[in-house]
Amino acid sequence: MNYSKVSNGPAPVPNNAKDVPTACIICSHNCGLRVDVENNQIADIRPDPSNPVSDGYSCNKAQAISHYVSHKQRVTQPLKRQANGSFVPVSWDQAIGEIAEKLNQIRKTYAPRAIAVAGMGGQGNHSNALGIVPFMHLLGSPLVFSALGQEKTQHALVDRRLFRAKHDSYLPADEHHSPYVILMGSNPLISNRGRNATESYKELVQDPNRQLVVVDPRVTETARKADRHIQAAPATDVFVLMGLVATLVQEDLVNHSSIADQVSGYEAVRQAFADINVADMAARCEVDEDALRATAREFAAAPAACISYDLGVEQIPHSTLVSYLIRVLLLLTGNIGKLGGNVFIHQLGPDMPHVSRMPALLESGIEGIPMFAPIPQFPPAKIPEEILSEHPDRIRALIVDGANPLVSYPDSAAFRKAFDALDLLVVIEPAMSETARVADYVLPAPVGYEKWEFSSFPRVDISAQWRPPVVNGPKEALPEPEIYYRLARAMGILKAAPKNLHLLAGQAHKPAGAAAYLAALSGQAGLRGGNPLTVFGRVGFWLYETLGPKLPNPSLSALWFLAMGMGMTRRKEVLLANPELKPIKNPFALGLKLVESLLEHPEGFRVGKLDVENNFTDFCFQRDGKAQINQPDFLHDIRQVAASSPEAADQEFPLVLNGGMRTGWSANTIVRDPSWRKGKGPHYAMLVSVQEAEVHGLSKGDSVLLESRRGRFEVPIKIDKNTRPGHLNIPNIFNLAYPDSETGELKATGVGINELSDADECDPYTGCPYHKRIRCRISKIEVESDPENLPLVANG
Ligand SMILES: Nc1nc2c(c(=O)[nH]1)N[C@H]1C(S)=C(S)[C@@H](COP(=O)(O)OP(=O)(O)OC[C@H]3O[C@@H](n4cnc5c(=O)[nH]c(N)nc54)[C@H](O)[C@@H]3O)O[C@H]1N2
Ligand SMILES: Nc1nc2c(c(=O)[nH]1)N[C@H]1C(S)=C(S)[C@@H](COP(=O)(O)OP(=O)(O)OC[C@H]3O[C@@H](n4cnc5c(=O)[nH]c(N)nc54)[C@H](O)[C@@H]3O)O[C@H]1N2
Ligand code: SF4
Ligand SMILES: [Mo]
Repeated sequence: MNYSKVSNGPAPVPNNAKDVPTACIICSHNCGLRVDVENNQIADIRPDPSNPVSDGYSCNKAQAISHYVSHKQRVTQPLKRQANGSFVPVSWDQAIGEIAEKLNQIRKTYAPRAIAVAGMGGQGNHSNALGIVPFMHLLGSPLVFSALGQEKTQHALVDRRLFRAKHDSYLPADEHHSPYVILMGSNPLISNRGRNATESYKELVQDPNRQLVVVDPRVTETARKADRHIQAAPATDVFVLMGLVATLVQEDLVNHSSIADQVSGYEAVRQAFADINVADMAARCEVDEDALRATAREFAAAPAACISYDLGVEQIPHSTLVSYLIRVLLLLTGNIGKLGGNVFIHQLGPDMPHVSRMPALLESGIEGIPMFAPIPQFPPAKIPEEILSEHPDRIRALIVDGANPLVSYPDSAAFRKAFDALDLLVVIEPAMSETARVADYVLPAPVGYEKWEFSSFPRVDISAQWRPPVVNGPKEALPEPEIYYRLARAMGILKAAPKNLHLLAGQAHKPAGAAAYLAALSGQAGLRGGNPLTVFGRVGFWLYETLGPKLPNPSLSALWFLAMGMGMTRRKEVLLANPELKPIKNPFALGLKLVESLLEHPEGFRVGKLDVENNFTDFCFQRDGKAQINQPDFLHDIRQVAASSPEAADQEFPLVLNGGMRTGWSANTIVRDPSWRKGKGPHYAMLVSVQEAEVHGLSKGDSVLLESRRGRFEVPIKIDKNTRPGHLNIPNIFNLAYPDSETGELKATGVGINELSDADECDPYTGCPYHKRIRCRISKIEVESDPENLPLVANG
């Protein structure tokens, strides 16, 4: 059978080209790049000064992108697993037909929510969301498990509660304009978090009028440059923050006028913190009380102050309370929504409604949190128990797209067991990943340089880069939105678009035509029935089907919708960045102008700029316009945490592992070919403190057996004077199996960190895992082993 389709993949690009604009997809900074292409290969890579965000900035890892494109493990055809475990190539029609039939059977026998998606993440390729969101809405399943649910959804949860924030907003620090920066749990000089991090932090530390306070258990590259380093014990940040808030409250350093303007519920917070003993908090995090008090006083006195935060305070116990306390500290000092404080930002797109629907998981009851994408997002840590649940609606089919769960999600043993209990595992991948190797079907996707792509991380300057392909991918690889469109049609959850929409789409490049097209699209999608989410899903795919073929690529249809929406509903922000567009009064014309500019500027275009003066009022949607900081359950937990006795050391597993430190040679699981790493390895050696080395009799070049309650493996060590006693740091260089250059046999070159992490060790509000607090022990290995070929000894 032939299934309905819209496109057979991107139009071919020249095999040889010079100075083509694109972006780096290795981290969320997405630096603009220029590349030369020779014989369909990315041959030369340079930073692009014309990119409006990165402005000519890049780091060493940009050079790795060619290894992400060309390597020995590309998936080039749809593959189906045989009973004996091997794969055979099948046609797209066969794959789509069989998968659709199986999904329908599961949906009809059990429930739509028995079908889930894992992924929708990645650092720079977000076009799969343009297929996943309408597909899941039409299907009626809320279950999307994303990378955000293992690091950042607590912020969206807290902002929803405090500010009634919408799903597309985010509250980062404005380090660039700030005289006083507290940096918690991040090492931007290596991870490049923030904007042009190495340059902006250099400016910050060189300016005698600005101060940097770093909270980090390790003396990191960034901590070394700080005015003050609060070297708290790992995973004790909740006490650091409680000590800071208690100091503000008890010494009455709070900003009463901004509290009157912006905060409701202060009295409850004041009472909760009135009795918290700052000396106790300092003792709990093993820092000097004076350092905590001085930081609180300076923070309150600074003309503006901000808090920048990342994984170090996101993947530890109490990460939701940490997120709440950061906001309390900022609100009590009047530092939200102002230059040099923390400012709300959002992505390119229309002014969105507040998403109130929050479905929950069957077992844990954890709610999905909409963040950036208009769909609830769930924590990957909870996938195993949702598959292994006894409930009839448990997950039975999983589509993995843009993730490598067997490697990057917590508790690999739990995932192996859960995957065995699935009826269907479909992996959409450019590479034969660890997860793809155990799938029932592997569907080939182009890499981010072989298709139209975009990234959507929000910033103060709302910029976007719609990137055309720069090289040609495998002939059979299909962009993700096309795969989901075909599946939805084959399953019968989507009917063909009405004919008149095709006709109207032909006029959508003119303001009146766009207005008529959008009116007909939403009207007709509504007439076909279903709840508002089904209608939304139908709009998404009908846009793809009818407008898509009129654009350089159908994947751009949803982006067209976002840019139109931006022009139509966020005029103030568009004009702040582009005052020359003021004469365009027609909202449809303004939207179309943004579309045109984005297509004309593949190096990136600044679509809007936030009105920082009115940032707080623009982003706080509480009825009284004030942040509601009286959150009884958070305050209850805080009282309990304060009153609890210090955690007794775990006698069996006394050390704390930071299971995933960013290094100059780590890139999540994006680059599989280890040869991109230069210099003397092993690059994945674990850092142990001088004291630990002494206790265990370790010296340079030794390896240890590293064990947690979940698993164990051998790992080479480096003795590191910057690591705290009792703490271990392991790079996020995962053990990706790649063919050996001589024998061709698969060989793993990193460390299986998630053999050690525990799916049950996660935040009770969000399910975010404790990757920075994995309890471990080490023992010296007496027999010398080959550090490039370490056996993995996994439990479970
Ligand atoms: N080079 C490189 N850059 C990357 C990536 C990469 O793979 N390689 N990945 C990208 C991704 S996906 C992300 S999410 C970001 C992450 O970026 P970061 O969060 O900046 O990076 P990490 O090294 O994971 O952790 C940050 C810091 O947390 C500290 N830390 C550990 N435990 C604790 C603790 O209990 N409390 C506190 N306060 N600090 C603690 C560590 O010592 C480390 O300095 O990096 C992005 N950038
Ligand atoms: N122990 C531990 N675990 C961690 C972390 C840690 O520090 N410690 N870090 C966590 C963090 S912060 C993150 S963000 C995650 C990242 O981990 P994941 O969410 O798994 O994401 P990635 O590593 O970016 O990529 C996953 C897969 O996407 C595929 N891919 C690349 N491009 C495309 C594309 O265009 N389309 C499709 N369909 N697939 C593509 C790649 O081949 C790869 O197999 O790991 C998390 N896991
Ligand atoms: S890895 Fe480096 S070059 Fe690539 S986006 Fe991040 S900072 Fe930019
Ligand atoms: Mo991440």
